[in-house]
Amino acid sequence: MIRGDHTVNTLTRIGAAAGAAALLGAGAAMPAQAHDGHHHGGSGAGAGAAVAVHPGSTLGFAKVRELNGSDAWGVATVHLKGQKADVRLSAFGLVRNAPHAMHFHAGARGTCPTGAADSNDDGFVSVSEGHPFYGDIVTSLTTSGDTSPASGLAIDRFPTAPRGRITYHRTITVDPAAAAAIRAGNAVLVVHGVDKNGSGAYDGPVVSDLDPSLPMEATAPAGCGTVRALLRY
Ligand SMILES: [Cu+2]
Repeated sequence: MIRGDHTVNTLTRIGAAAGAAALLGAGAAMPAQAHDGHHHGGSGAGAGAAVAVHPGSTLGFAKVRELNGSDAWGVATVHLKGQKADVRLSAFGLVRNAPHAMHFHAGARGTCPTGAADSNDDGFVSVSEGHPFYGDIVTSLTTSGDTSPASGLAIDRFPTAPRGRITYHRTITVDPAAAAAIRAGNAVLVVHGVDKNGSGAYDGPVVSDLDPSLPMEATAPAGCGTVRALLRY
């Protein structure tokens, strides 16, 4: 069983590394996508502006489906106005009373991996194996405080899923790259932490791709869903 400081320390490190990568990756990728989505037929005035955020509003919706044999499922809405995002998630079938890091990832294909992404055949789709599909962390869906990629695994500020359920609602300010990704349908909601062997805790013989001192169960994705832009106005 993995609890307490080991989890916190490792997850914090993961968050820092992912955050740095996200900042580099998202900055390069997302403005181009926003440009594609919002400047068709433009006169060219302002086309080179660095500001990638469309002034309008977007209602995004995600169906969260299981990964790694978890029982996780859920639905999420993301109502984006400018850089303000009202995020709601109801998720079920998660590891009870265990911390679940949750993020918007972006900058890759905007999709979720399937079991076929387990390229090293260790029985898990790891964070690394999922990365080509959903990309880097752009927003950390914490319950309080910072929501940047730097909080990617600030595990004391993520839901702990009493009864395996998470009901999350928070209005946050997302950065321009995250806003652009949500508008472009490139953002992917990922909930981490699985109990593949059914022991009731994060354990098992397979070690995490992110830190060999942790079981894979502590960091592997449990659920994933693309945030689709249902409505723009
Ligand atoms: Cu994540």
